[in-house]
Amino acid sequence: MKESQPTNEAGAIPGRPGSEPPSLAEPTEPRGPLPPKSDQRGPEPYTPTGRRADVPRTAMAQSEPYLTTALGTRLPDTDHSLKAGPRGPVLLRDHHLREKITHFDHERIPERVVHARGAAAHGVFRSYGTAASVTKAAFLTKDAETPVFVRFSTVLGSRGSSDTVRDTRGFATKFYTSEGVFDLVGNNIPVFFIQDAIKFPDVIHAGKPHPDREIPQAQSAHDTFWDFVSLHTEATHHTLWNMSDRGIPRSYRTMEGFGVHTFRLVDSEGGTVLVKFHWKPKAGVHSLVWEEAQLINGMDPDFHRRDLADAIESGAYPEWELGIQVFPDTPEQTFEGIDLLDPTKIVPEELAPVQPIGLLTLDANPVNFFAETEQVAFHVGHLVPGIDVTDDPLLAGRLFSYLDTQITRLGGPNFAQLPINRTHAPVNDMLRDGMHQTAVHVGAAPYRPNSLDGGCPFVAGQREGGYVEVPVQVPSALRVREAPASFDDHFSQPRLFWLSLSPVEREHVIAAYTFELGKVYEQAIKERTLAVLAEIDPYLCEQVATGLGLPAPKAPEPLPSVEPSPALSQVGKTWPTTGRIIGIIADGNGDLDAVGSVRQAILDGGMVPLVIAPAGGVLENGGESVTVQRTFATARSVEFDALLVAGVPAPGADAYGARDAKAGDTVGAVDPRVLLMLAEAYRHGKPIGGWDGATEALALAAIPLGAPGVLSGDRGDEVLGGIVELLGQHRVWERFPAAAPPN
Ligand code: HDE
Repeated sequence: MKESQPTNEAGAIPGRPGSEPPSLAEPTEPRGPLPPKSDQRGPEPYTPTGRRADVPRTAMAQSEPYLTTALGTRLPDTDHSLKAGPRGPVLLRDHHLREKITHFDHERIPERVVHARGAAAHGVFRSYGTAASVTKAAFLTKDAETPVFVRFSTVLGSRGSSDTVRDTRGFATKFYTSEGVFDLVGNNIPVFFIQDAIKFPDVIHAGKPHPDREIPQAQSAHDTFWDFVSLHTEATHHTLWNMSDRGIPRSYRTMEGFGVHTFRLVDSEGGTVLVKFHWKPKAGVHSLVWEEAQLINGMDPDFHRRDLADAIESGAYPEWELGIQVFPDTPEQTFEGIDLLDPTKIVPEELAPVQPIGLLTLDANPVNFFAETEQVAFHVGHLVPGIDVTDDPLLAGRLFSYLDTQITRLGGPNFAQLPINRTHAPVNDMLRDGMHQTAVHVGAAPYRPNSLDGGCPFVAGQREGGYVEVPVQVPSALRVREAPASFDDHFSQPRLFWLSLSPVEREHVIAAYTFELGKVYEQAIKERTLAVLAEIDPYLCEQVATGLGLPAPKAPEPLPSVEPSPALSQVGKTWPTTGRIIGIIADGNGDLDAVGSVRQAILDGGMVPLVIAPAGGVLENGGESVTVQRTFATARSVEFDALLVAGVPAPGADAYGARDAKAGDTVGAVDPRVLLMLAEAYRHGKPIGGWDGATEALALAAIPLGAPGVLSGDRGDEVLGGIVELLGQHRVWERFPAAAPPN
């Protein structure tokens, strides 16, 4: 059968919707469902009680060629209701119509109250064994390999909201260990807005859209958010991180992750240490610039979701090292004067280095978003022997909340039996019945003690691998609704973070506060926030005040004296470029041989080349041909990490405003959409290269030839080499001259 369109070279360009290219005409020959795409896999087949099922993964999917009812009865027609004659009334007896519509009516479940918008992937965690001296957790012994499922998310937005909003990102990992499931439910920011779980509804209600108009969606740039955080100053540290580049990550692949709370690890002798968990991305920490983030929200609201799936599909598997900061488990639970139970505080890496303990690799996309990404249920109380919680009051509330929320969201207490949530360790509980029970329990005595079931199940002590809580001395105290005095310091660590940023990162922080507060309606809230900023740094406060057209309040004296932590800055390092996206702008008039070889060199370097041309299809010239992935009409600079221009791309047939507003009304030698792309990429600090006369296009885009990160040459492959080197630094930082004075 004829192909419906030219296909990309097998596997080279990610994003193909199915595992086979479709035929032009509707298929008529019965055949079974197609297998998942090669980059996809579903949950491993386990029974609801944690036993490996001896069936292929596809046994959990639909099978056989013919359409059936939910109960497997074959059906001859699903396009017409059963009627009394072709124009007659629909008959109530139509069981297929009723089943189809009724099921459809109930397809939705409540979205998560926070972190509703997310994307996930399967992978594996390989332990280095370096944590074995401090924990008995089996999955942290040397060379242990544990399947994982990781879900990334934004916090505030609804399920259909945009990916690149300014927000905290969730980073939740489910380890299917041999001793049960361990969930590390963290964020991409190491601190939190609040110190006590009882404030969680408050901060979330403030961040969510206003209750009357239900706007704005998925963002903090509004009155209720700033009203709350300016009054509740323990939020200052987290808010500052949100206003930094960390609030607009380039990709899930380029985010750090943090467990936030301090956890307690337990070794086989009962010895304990306190730890903080860190995920370090192999691709480096990298963010968008704000204008880029805003454009992407319109151009491609699924930017992060697509990026994760495409990277995995193209074989650029995202990787993170898991690391721990280790602290002695002292009765005070402090380290170098930092209260380890206060989730608004970090411990700078310079004081306690992050020690790598294993490598996470995400190597497969889910086959079904709902079954996996939507139904996965994380819970900070899913712990395994060797990992315990501390008395962080924020963590205490989470231990309650994550179990509770699933009961509404997933419709009952048996959510652990959903395939994606099934443990890979044998289950022998005495939990029974409930909605959607899928286990078929045996025995007469689901209680203890019993003799009717021979006494089973027996409790497991330390020797049998039981989860034995470590005895910890609880300080004797009065029962009070109070926080410890150490929780009162709300400003020294925000100052530490501010001083640790490079000048350009500080400029971004100033711009972010100015933008967000500029969207606030009430002047009192702006003034109150400026008073908070004065506590962090006078320059920050003055600059934001200038942008708002308000006087800057005086900074308190003295400001806390803190030691900056260079590890907190994202600038100044180099990183691998695997999975980065390079746009090649070309038309059929140039040297397609050069385009083809640059394209191949990009693929060989583990990156993704996307050819951008005046129209879709295939470019052809002098016997050479190159498949087009984007057109001047569909492409926008924000999709690419770097742009290459091959020659002088002449205006496309649709380069006029009525057809494509981006084209505007002046058309010269170069397509105006190309000039827009180049100008934006330049503004956003992206490497730009050109050959074959491309300097003409760069000049028309007002890009100075000698500018940092702008390369031109006679040969495409030479230019590409320089571009890839620049990509390693993530951005051409020199393009952002910073006015912020040094410390
Ligand atoms: Fe969550 N959080 N949270 N949270 N959280 C949820 O659980 C909650 C907190 C985090 O991809 C909910 O299953 C309370 C800190 C992530 O499915 C809910 C408090 C951190 C995810 C909930 C916090 C997080 C959630 C909503 C204050 C970083 C998404 C749906 C005590 C360390 C997990 C759900 C996923 C999700 C409650 C604070 C991270 C309602 C009460 C701190 C990554 O249970």
